[in-house]
Amino acid sequence: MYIIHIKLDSKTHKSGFVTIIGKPNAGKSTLMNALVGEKLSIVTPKAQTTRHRIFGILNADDFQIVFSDTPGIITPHYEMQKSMMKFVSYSLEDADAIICLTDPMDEKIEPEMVERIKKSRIPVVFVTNKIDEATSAQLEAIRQWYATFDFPYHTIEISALKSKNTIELLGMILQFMPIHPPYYDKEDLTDRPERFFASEIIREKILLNYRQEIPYSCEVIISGFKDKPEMNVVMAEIIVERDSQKGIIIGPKGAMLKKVGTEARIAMEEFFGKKVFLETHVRVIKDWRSNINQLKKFGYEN
Ligand SMILES: Nc1nc2c(ncn2[C@@H]2O[C@H](COP(=O)(O)OP(=O)(O)OP(=O)(O)O)[C@@H](O)[C@H]2O)c(=O)[nH]1
Ligand SMILES: [Mg+2]
Repeated sequence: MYIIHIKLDSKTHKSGFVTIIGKPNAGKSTLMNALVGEKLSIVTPKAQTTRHRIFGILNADDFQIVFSDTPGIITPHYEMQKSMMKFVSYSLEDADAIICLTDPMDEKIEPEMVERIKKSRIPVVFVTNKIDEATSAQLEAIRQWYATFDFPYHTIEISALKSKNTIELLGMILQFMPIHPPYYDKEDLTDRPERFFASEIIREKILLNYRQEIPYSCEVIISGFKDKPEMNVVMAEIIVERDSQKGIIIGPKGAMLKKVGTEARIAMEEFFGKKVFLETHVRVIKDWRSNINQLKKFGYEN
């Protein structure tokens, strides 16, 4: 469990929404997991791992912060990516504070996004991540970039992976939280049901086991989820866009699908804290990523 050492001056309860935005792979999901103290969002070395807005709720006696993990900011090329970017936009509309995360070894957000943050007038912390790996020259280049901004902002340099300076970041964020009763039950960790995490865990294993376009062509649908006292029984469908992709997912004599299934089951058992029976099938839905009706069914349209 996470131990919070920050004490608020007043006894009054604070609560607010904090969106975490940035380019793909900046470490947004790693940071949200570190702040909340649970592995809610899946993390992989591949860009565009996160496809949805996912709430991670940090509860303490006198505050509740609702973090939004969001998809990395990209120029969308197909309907699914357009939906992903809408999730980023919505998260900015209701935020009490913004964390804009940058990997100093990778791309910066576009000037239009900086302008959008400026115009929003929402308190913003520009966070430089991965200080455990970045060189001092790379860190300095990011500092100089921040120095060009002509609006009020805060900055901090952290390592989300090593939890370095994350408590300090939390302290900064707390200053911006309005006095407000909690939005969610104090026991809640997220807004998402268990089956969402089951599908995300399978997607994480797909991202880690297949190359190139394959993981991006997959969606995971949980067609059955039974929470029994002794185990969770999970039925999952892996949706691909083409027959050839179905063959790749299954692999020779079903070996690849078996490997993904086993890895996902073990991760689910850890997440749910009980035994899991997992059954997976692969189904083709032609070009689902470009089909708005299909995307709605998969939860990509609000
Ligand atoms: N060295 C180092 N690696 C990190 C740090 N934070 C995250 N990473 C790594 O960066 C990669 C991407 O992390 P994610 O948390 O998935 O990044 P993201 O911004 O959520 O990526 P998308 O969901 O694709 O937009 C993973 O391999 C992480 O382990 C850090 O502080 N230091
Ligand atoms: Mg992510």
